[in-house]
Amino acid sequence: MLLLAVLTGGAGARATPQGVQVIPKPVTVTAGRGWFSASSAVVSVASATPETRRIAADVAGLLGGRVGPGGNVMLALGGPARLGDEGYDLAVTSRAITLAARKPTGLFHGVQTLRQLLPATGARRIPALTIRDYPRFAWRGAMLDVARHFFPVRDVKRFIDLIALYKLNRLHLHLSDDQGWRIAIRSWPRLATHGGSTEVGGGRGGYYTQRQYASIVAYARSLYVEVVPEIDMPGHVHAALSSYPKLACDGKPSPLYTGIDVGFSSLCVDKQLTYAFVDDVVEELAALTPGPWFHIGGDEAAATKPRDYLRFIGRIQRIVEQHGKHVIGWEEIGRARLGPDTLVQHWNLDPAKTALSRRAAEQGARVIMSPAAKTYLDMKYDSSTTLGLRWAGYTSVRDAYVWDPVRQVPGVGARDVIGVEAPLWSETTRSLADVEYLAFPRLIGIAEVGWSPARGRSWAEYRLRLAVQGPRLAALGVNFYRSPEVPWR
Ligand code: TNX
Repeated sequence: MLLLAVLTGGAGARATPQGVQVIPKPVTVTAGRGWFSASSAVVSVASATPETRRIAADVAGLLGGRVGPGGNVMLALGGPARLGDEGYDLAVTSRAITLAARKPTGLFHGVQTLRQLLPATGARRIPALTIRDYPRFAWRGAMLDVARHFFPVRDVKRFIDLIALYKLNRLHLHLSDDQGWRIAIRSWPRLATHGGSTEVGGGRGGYYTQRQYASIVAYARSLYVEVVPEIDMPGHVHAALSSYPKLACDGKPSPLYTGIDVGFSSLCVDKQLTYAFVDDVVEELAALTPGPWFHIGGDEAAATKPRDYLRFIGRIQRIVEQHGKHVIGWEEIGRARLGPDTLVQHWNLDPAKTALSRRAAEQGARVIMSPAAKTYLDMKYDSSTTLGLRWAGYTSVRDAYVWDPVRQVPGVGARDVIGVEAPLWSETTRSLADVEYLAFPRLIGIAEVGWSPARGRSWAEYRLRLAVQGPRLAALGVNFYRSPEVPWR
């Protein structure tokens, strides 16, 4: 028995009391004695600000108690430096709960843990324990491609609700591609009204007004998720060229595109108008985005000459920086000279392209790990999956969990990796139900890869904890894939 405990997670297994099945797995869990009964909860805040009061109200709602002075559930701002901006300390006894964090973000993450400590159904009680918890990586993201198929605001907000439960803190929105332009730009209105008017398969498409985009950003922030907008350039721009033919090198009008090929469109690197266009788009979108990043894409620019690509990326970086944002690009931008504070996103299977992430890291860029064979949520689970693509192979729930971000690319190690992100490309997903089916449960495993220490993680132990999420996902109405790899409850 002892041997088994050692084999399935060492110290973690011993310290994790029966019934504590939190994902992502906390850094340390120590079992106590007894249970705290949620119905007796009175929630108080030691450091009352509008923000901490809002979190206190959430906790009261979660426990079915109320907010008030002198309570038995205490929220406080403070704690050791080790907790960082996102960590928290949680102590539960049969009489009281204390949750402490250095920042409201940490309190919020602690509340997500509390949520999972309550049973999905039945008696509302929490086991006595202490938890110290903080993330391994600062960047823990999901990406939604709203360009291939459009998803309305309510779908995006629901997706944010779900990712925040697992302590993900970035939502990358892929806002433009060959098939659609999804954000209103006032100085170039046809991008949205024409370029947003269809999608893969010829459906109606759609776009976000600036007010709607701002509401997504604000909603995400209220759940401690930062939105990262992407305008993909210089390739993946057919919808923009169709909206404004003068942006194309040949200036010729072209109909919108509803297929799923890649690598056939390019902005015209020699036209002055191209840079005026990019400047306008970046200016408007940067003004709507409080987060510090702007993703310029840069992937699969097969229709742009290599020399032109380098020139283009150089100029675009300067434009983005002039608007006060840090550049993010897919790993192909590692070919170019990169400015400080640039992030590159690793994705390719091809070792020649992967080497570009190393080149970027050598220039001082940090790397977001999105290896396609592990994190691409649009890959099929197995040969029986009807949704999804399979160019990176099948990706089982186990595949999405069993990997280490600092061992993906030779020469890109712990100093270089800022975190992980799971992209969901939407060529085959036509509804939020489709998105949920591909994202869940694999995204939950990616969330743990991004948050929890590498030591003590094992598939054998994780799949049992994941099984417990089944009733929780079902209660939320999530259309998740009941993979046969998991002994679902
Ligand atoms: C590759 S990943 C792409 C996307 C596709 C995706 C489909 C990347 C940077 N580019 O354009 O949607 O594969 O899986």
